[in-house]
Amino acid sequence: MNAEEMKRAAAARAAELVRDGMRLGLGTGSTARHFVAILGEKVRAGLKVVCVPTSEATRLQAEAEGIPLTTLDETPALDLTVDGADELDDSLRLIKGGGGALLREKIVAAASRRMVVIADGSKHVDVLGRFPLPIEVNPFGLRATQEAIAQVLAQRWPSAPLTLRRGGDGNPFVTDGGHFILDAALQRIEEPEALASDLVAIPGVVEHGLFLGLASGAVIATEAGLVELGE
Ligand code: ABF
Repeated sequence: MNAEEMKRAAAARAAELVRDGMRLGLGTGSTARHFVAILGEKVRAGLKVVCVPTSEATRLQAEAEGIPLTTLDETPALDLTVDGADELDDSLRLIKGGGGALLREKIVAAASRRMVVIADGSKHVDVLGRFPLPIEVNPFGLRATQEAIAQVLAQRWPSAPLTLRRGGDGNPFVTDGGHFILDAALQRIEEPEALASDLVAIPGVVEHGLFLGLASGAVIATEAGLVELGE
């Protein structure tokens, strides 16, 4: 199987968890895209669900698939969210935000009774951190916020690069919420919980890509078959 086939296999397994009448969170990214496409087929075959998308990109795809959408204002509690990840460890701790949708992804995951991660085997790691950690910040006071983050990081990572994410046009990448993203290349995050609480204490930090205690299960597609973690 190539990477795309593995992503689709993980998405198809997660789609088996969907039941009639469920309220779903729809993730973002190339793996979640497969899930939305499979869900679209099921909806057209008669499945009844309502869904909250985690990004404008997913909203557009879901609309094109004919999937009924709602919002967290109308439907504040969801049954299941299925989303991709940039990294996950054996304890279902995640790094997300490579696609820039981490804020809505985290709000939707937190509103869900169950969150299942779908990924190919390359995302499954022993220790989080090889993937640069996305940190979403308010554009106001960017430089001051960046320096405050750098000081926090320097306590454990004396020379970790912290880079403002840019789009293809060279301008800062802007999230769906109108924020910027700083990517922190940390290589190994031995204590993600401690780092997460340090980051949220910094004014100007809107959210970070460590998803801790949010995922309840994962479907990981490998060459040897599907590996399932959690419930
Ligand atoms: C989103 O998409 C993320 O938070 C993560 O950054 C990314 C994973 O994308 P892909 O499935 O394309 O690798 O869910």
